[in-house]
Amino acid sequence: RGSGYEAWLGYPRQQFGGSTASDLEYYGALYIVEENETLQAAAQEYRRGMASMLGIAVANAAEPGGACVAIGTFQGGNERIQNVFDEQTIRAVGPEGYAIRKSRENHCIAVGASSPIGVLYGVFHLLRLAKTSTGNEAFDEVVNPANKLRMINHWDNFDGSIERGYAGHSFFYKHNRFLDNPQRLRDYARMMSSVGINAIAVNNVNVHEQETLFISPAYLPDISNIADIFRVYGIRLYLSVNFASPLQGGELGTADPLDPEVRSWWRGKAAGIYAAIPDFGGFVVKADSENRPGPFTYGRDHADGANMLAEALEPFGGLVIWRCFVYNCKQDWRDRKTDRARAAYDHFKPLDGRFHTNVILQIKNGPMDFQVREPVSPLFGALQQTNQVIEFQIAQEYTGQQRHVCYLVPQWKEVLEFNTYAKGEEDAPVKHVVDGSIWNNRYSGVAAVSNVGDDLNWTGHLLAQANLYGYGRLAWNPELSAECIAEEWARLTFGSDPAVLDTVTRILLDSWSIYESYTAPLGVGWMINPDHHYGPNVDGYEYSPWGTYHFADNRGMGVDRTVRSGTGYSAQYMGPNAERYESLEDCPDELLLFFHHVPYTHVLHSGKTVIQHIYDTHFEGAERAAELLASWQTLQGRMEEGLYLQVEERLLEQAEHAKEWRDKINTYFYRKSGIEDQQQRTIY
Ligand code: GCW
Repeated sequence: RGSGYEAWLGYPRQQFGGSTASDLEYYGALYIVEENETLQAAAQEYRRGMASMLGIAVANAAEPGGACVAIGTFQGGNERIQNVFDEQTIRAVGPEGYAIRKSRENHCIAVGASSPIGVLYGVFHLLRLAKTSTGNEAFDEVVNPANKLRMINHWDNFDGSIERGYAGHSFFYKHNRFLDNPQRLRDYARMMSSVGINAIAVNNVNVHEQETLFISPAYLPDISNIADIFRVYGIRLYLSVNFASPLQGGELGTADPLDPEVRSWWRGKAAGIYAAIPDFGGFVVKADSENRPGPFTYGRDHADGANMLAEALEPFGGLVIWRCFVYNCKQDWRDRKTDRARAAYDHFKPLDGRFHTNVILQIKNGPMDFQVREPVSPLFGALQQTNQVIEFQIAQEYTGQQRHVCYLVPQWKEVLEFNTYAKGEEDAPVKHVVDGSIWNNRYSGVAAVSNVGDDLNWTGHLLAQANLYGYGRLAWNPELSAECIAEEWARLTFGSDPAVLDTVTRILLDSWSIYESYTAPLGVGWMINPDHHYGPNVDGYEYSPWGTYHFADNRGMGVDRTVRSGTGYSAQYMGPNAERYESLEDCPDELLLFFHHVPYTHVLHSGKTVIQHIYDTHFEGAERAAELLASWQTLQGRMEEGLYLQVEERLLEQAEHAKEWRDKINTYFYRKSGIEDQQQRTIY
């Protein structure tokens, strides 16, 4: 306790309000008849949760009619479940869903599902309810996940490093060996399952030499051990694969996706994998992207590449998750025509309809790369005959690297709610593109880059756990509000003290806007140190080959992505979105510099000039960062000291670092523009 290791599964002691807490009589006994591993795990979660939340040792319900919590599948022979749930309810529960009902008549709270994993999800939900309840609600709900695939991508390398990892090293590997720490893996699987994650890719999408062999007999037994642990918690294991695998070790002379030998090589690999891991999820592929090999080498396109792998996995029910993060990373900065933002759409839109039914395209939420602020990728809505998942980044690569607090759920919400206009007048928000309901896709869902490592508290910054938690909750149910998720997480992590809940929730909800204000004004990105991406460096990427520019000169800044005079990117959107972004007048302030190059004196909708906006937000942002620390400090003594201290330390660092951001950005633009701050504050 106090380390953060238990995360949101620690269930701090609950204070029920008075003698009306009638649920307590049910909570003390558990009735389960099925032996299945996943159901046994559910029982274990239940006992563990109740022990810490209520301090009770849950008994096995012995008497046939006694008050209890009953858990089980509808067909599993649990008569309490059979008595509580009617046909109609049972029909409403999908393959991963569950029903919870309190039945006074049957003296129980019943958690029923059509599958064992549904029961486990239901038990986690019951624990959440118990944690947040007053002890007296009428539980009665049927809950199904909105998204089929709810995935986490690890960028862990076999040597133990994690690409863009900010919470220590991998807990899967070290020094090119598999770590023997099943307890940690089990606890990780418990955490992920508790928020509904059902797919995890365990290695980096940049697949290096050793990791290329993960699909070979040398490593499959170890991979299969991980899959065994995941399976109990309803999680399928996926591997990132190297498109050029057949070349490694000189096995074949080519990786051409249309070459029959290459195709049969992959079919052989797939068979080997499924022999070891019968429920293997499939492949995640980064191809022709940032120097990774891909079909372009052979004059083939991405549909050729993905379909070849799809064919190999198809007989086993496996999926190919093919990333759309494809762009020219060797661009000449002098070339003002090439626009990285256009790349994903330009590459993939023409391929719509050509992918096999077990291929899913994985599309980053924005057209660039997980910046603090970006528009939504125009591929959402544009691809109408292709399975797709959205990719978020829980790891805070560009959002403070888990040293700054930046609660990303509000950002994800904005993206998911964005109307693509793909159906004209009718609403077509991204959330319904990715849940598959708009185009009736066979597969659909969300994926995100993990933010965990072997740090004791998993995420480095304790408050970054809220992003991990929130991602899962949102993937399950995009209708949840950012606020409700924050509150729920805070309650599960710190307990029910209203002062704590209030302050933590407020810190989380303010944090993205604060981070944006001292780092990334008006949709401009990339003003960071190259390579490691931490800290301010306005020109760090300005003369680089990565397609990442702000074009600031003495008169103005921003990227002209209009059709009229720029790269034409704005035309990748549909209807009113295309018009809004194209128009200097209508473009929302927060994305102005993403779409337009304007003078520093350009007046925003807010009434401020661009330069004054930069000064103001940077001064305010640094102040607000300092206030985060001050409000956290009001919580001293209201929670486990270990938890308090670890957050305080990070917030101290953030407050200091925010000043560095403020001064570097303000000074840079003051020197470029020569325009004074209206308030005459100190700029260097
Ligand atoms: O955000 C960028 C990162 C790379 C990463 C790449 C990707 C795994 O800087 O480190 O590589 O995106 O998403 O493939």
